[in-house]
Amino acid sequence: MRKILIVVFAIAFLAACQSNTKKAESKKNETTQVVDYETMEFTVTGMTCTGCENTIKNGLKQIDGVVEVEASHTNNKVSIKVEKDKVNRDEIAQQIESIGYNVEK
Ligand SMILES: [Cu+2]
Repeated sequence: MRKILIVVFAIAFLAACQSNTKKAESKKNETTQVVDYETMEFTVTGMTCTGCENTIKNGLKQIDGVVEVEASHTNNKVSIKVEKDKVNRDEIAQQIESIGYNVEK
Protein backbone atom coordinates (compact mmCIF):
# COMPACT_ATOMS: atom_id res chain seq x y z
CA MET A 1 0.00 0.00 0.00
CA ARG A 2 2.76 2.38 0.96
CA LYS A 3 4.71 1.61 -2.18
CA ILE A 4 1.72 2.51 -4.33
CA LEU A 5 1.36 5.85 -2.57
CA ILE A 6 4.99 6.69 -3.20
CA VAL A 7 4.60 5.82 -6.87
CA VAL A 8 1.48 7.99 -7.13
CA PHE A 9 3.31 10.91 -5.51
CA ALA A 10 6.26 10.45 -7.81
CA ILE A 11 4.00 10.56 -10.87
CA ALA A 12 2.15 13.61 -9.59
CA PHE A 13 5.44 15.32 -8.92
CA LEU A 14 6.76 14.55 -12.41
CA ALA A 15 3.53 15.76 -14.02
CA ALA A 16 3.66 19.01 -12.07
CA CYS A 17 7.25 19.47 -13.07
CA GLN A 18 6.47 19.01 -16.75
CA SER A 19 3.56 21.41 -16.75
CA ASN A 20 5.84 24.00 -15.17
CA THR A 21 8.42 23.74 -17.91
CA LYS A 22 5.67 24.01 -20.51
CA LYS A 23 4.43 27.21 -18.92
CA ALA A 24 7.94 28.64 -18.96
CA GLU A 25 8.26 27.84 -22.64
CA SER A 26 5.01 29.51 -23.62
CA LYS A 27 5.99 32.60 -21.66
CA LYS A 28 9.25 32.69 -23.59
CA ASN A 29 7.31 32.59 -26.87
CA GLU A 30 5.20 35.56 -25.84
CA THR A 31 8.21 37.78 -25.28
CA THR A 32 10.03 36.74 -28.46
CA GLN A 33 7.02 37.62 -30.59
CA VAL A 34 7.53 37.28 -34.32
CA VAL A 35 7.17 40.60 -36.11
CA ASP A 36 5.93 40.69 -39.67
CA TYR A 37 7.57 43.19 -41.97
CA GLU A 38 6.33 44.76 -45.15
CA THR A 39 8.12 46.84 -47.75
CA MET A 40 6.37 49.83 -49.31
CA GLU A 41 7.53 51.65 -52.42
CA PHE A 42 6.67 55.24 -53.28
CA THR A 43 7.41 57.45 -56.23
CA VAL A 44 8.39 60.77 -54.73
CA THR A 45 9.18 63.90 -56.67
CA GLY A 46 10.88 67.04 -55.40
CA MET A 47 14.09 65.47 -54.11
CA THR A 48 17.13 67.11 -55.70
CA CYS A 49 20.08 65.92 -53.62
CA THR A 50 21.20 63.56 -50.86
CA GLY A 51 20.13 66.19 -48.35
CA CYS A 52 16.54 65.72 -49.50
CA GLU A 53 16.96 61.97 -49.19
CA ASN A 54 18.10 62.39 -45.60
CA THR A 55 15.23 64.74 -44.81
CA ILE A 56 12.80 62.07 -45.95
CA LYS A 57 14.65 59.29 -44.17
CA ASN A 58 14.70 61.19 -40.88
CA GLY A 59 11.11 62.32 -41.27
CA LEU A 60 9.81 58.82 -41.86
CA LYS A 61 11.83 57.29 -39.06
CA GLN A 62 9.81 59.45 -36.65
CA ILE A 63 6.82 57.24 -37.38
CA ASP A 64 6.40 54.35 -35.00
CA GLY A 65 6.71 51.08 -36.91
CA VAL A 66 9.07 52.34 -39.60
CA VAL A 67 12.17 50.18 -39.52
CA GLU A 68 14.23 51.17 -42.57
CA VAL A 69 14.06 53.91 -45.18
CA GLU A 70 15.80 54.06 -48.55
CA ALA A 71 15.46 57.19 -50.65
CA SER A 72 16.90 58.00 -54.06
CA HIS A 73 16.61 61.46 -55.60
CA THR A 74 17.91 60.14 -58.94
CA ASN A 75 15.14 57.54 -59.26
CA ASN A 76 12.48 59.47 -57.35
CA LYS A 77 11.97 56.37 -55.25
CA VAL A 78 11.41 55.92 -51.56
CA SER A 79 11.32 52.42 -50.20
CA ILE A 80 10.52 51.72 -46.59
CA LYS A 81 10.39 48.66 -44.41
CA VAL A 82 7.66 48.75 -41.78
CA GLU A 83 6.18 46.52 -39.15
CA LYS A 84 3.11 45.12 -40.79
CA ASP A 85 -0.23 46.35 -39.43
CA LYS A 86 1.44 49.18 -37.53
CA VAL A 87 1.69 51.71 -40.34
CA ASN A 88 -0.33 52.22 -43.49
CA ARG A 89 0.54 53.75 -46.86
CA ASP A 90 -1.56 56.87 -46.34
CA GLU A 91 0.25 57.72 -43.14
CA ILE A 92 3.61 57.47 -44.90
CA ALA A 93 2.45 59.48 -47.92
CA GLN A 94 1.09 62.20 -45.65
CA GLN A 95 4.34 62.44 -43.76
CA ILE A 96 6.37 62.71 -46.98
CA GLU A 97 4.10 65.50 -48.17
CA SER A 98 4.18 67.32 -44.86
CA ILE A 99 7.99 67.41 -45.11
CA GLY A 100 7.59 69.11 -48.48
CA TYR A 101 7.79 66.46 -51.19
CA ASN A 102 5.27 65.04 -53.60
CA VAL A 103 4.01 61.51 -53.60
CA GLU A 104 2.82 60.30 -57.00
CA LYS A 105 -0.37 58.30 -56.77
CU1 LIG B 1 18.05 68.43 -51.64
